[in-house]
Amino acid sequence: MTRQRLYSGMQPSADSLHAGNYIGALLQWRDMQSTYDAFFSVVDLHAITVPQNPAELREKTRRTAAQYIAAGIEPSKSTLYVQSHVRAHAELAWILSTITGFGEAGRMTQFKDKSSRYGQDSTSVGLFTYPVLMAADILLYQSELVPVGDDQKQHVELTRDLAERFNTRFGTTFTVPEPVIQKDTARIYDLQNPASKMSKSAESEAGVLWLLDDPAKSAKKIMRAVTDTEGSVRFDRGAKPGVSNLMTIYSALAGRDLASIEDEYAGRGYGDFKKDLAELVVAEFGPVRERANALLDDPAELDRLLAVNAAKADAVADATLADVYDRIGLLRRA
Ligand code: ATP
Ligand code: LTN
Repeated sequence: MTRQRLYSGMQPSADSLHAGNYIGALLQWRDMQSTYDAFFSVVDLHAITVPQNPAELREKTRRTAAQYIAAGIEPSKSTLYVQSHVRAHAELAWILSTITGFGEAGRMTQFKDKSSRYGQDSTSVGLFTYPVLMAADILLYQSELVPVGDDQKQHVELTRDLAERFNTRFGTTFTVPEPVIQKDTARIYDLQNPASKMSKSAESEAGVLWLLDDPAKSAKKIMRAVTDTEGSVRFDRGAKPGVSNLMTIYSALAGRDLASIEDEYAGRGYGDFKKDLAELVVAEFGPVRERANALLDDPAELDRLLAVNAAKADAVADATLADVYDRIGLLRRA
């Protein structure tokens, strides 16, 4: 039986990924790669929709790819590649932009949020068409499933609309993908400000657990995480967001349910709980960090792995793009 095709990606927008990326995305991807025919990209073309320093972008792209592999995405099992290595992404994005309504793109809430944050003069047209490029990523590979966070659901809905519109106008060409929305329990919040999600672009780093941080630093961040005055390890997202967030991290890394964690720490203070969580995090992130650093010590080998996978991606993407060019009436080059 052929495996279903799955697609997802992350932007190379920081030197290190964080606990949210790891628990909310990479762990799921790792588990899914055996069941599905998975494609995972480092979406550098998406990253340049906001200004990037060229040397840093190159470095972040390698680092993001290294962390995918270090977290268990196997480049021999999954097609793990850099988006810009496959030319077809930019080409299909152009074509899809010609069937996307201006108003339709303008309704994307992420664009509205980001553009109001940056101001009109610093908002690029690329940021506006970001979701169209994302649709191209997904549709090039005839992807059936797209695991993403809740904030990306609207972009996958747009992708579905564009696929259906194209198929109706030009004949069935694209698979219409389904979003696989990350479970609420996989959402990690900032340790200092548990009302907002842990983010690469947080104002302060004090509440962000970086995958590549020095373990002692991560442990310290956990010991200093915001809790409450009740003193009991109990899950209640509304009343106890800080403790609940720490419990979510504990649960994801230890593979234990929340009730058993509550039982274990009943009658004990936050100190014990935080100490154990810090140990768990250090034990989990330590080896990931070592593997990532080893990969980064040999950039030529990492680049070779990425090139092999880009060639695999190219083959699939080129076939889709050739079909698209024919269907819309672009004259074939003799
Ligand atoms: P930024 O905050 O700079 O926009 P990010 O940290 O949110 O970046 P993305 O590149 O947007 O990271 O997301 C990559 C993947 O990680 C997505 O699948 C997203 O759902 C997941 N992810 C990001 N932050 C969290 C979080 N706090 N908890 C769980 N999953 C997360
Ligand atoms: N926009 C996504 C990253 C992304 C993506 C994709 C996810 C780009 N292309 C294709 C799934 C499928 C984000 O910011 N998390």
